[in-house]
Amino acid sequence: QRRHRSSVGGQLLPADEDPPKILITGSLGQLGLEMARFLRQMYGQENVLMSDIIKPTKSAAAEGPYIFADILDFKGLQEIVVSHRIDWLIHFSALLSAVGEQNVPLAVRVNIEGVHNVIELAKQYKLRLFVPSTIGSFGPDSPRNPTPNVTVQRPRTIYGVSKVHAELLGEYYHHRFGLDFRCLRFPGVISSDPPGGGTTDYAVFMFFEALRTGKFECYLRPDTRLPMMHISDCLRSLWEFLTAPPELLKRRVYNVTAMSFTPEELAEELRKYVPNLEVTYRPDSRQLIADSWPQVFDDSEARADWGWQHKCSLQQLVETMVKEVAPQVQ
Ligand code: AKB
Repeated sequence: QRRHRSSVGGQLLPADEDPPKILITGSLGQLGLEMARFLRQMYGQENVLMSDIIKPTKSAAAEGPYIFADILDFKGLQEIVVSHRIDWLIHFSALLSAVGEQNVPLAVRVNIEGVHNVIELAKQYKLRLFVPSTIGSFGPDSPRNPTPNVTVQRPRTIYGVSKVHAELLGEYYHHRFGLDFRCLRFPGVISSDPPGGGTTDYAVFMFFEALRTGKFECYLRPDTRLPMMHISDCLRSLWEFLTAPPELLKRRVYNVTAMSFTPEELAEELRKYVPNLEVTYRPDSRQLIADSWPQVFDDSEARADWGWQHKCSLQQLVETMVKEVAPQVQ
């Protein structure tokens, strides 16, 4: 059942080494199920434990082990790590940028208190810990084109503030206690599993609406340029970084990306499949968030240090999404 694949930056397991036991928190969000599938191919179905506080669909639960885990319950997390002999923790639980602004106290609890718990847990049990960060950890004072790995970070959303907090706390625990903390700043991630509550989500919704109705009303201006990547590149970057030999890592937090585009450019590419696509624009509060974020993300350090390379271009992304979304809306 175990299959080991070679990849740039990713490290193969020696044949005689036991596979890691991996816990994914917040695994019913946009990335969780796909990440679990990816890792289960590498390390075996039983070694990847999905968790969340919501009930999984029958089909998600049928794919492999799934348990209840509340990231705000430290003792509960300890129990899971001990009983399941967890080695690696992938911490996906978070409220994204737009929804975080709707409920700041909840975002503080989930995104900040939750991170306190998983960092302390990872330290106690010597887990390798991955926490995603985001282009949203930058703000209006950051250079936007391009945005380098190390620069001013003064985000204006609670999501961004909580992610800067996670980056700094993780780096601190790494230097102070030797915690194997790893963090990638992702751009907008495009997948046919719909995201929830982000600012870059328009790019996913455009596919569903265009293929269903031939029309789309966009909540960002047509010229709003944001960094993006297809989920296949996102998951591969995570795995390659998580398994990169520590001596390759000059830092613990890296920018990664694949491309940047505007709603207008995405619509133009999509018109190859939906020629009469009509897009109208009605910017809302998410425009303000997007206007404070990077337009072009500089991930040259990830490329130089551990060999990050994206594979999916805008053309390939649109082709793949059309293939995956079309059967869902018919
Ligand atoms: C969001 O839009 O909030 C997320 C992100 C870029 O982190 N997709």
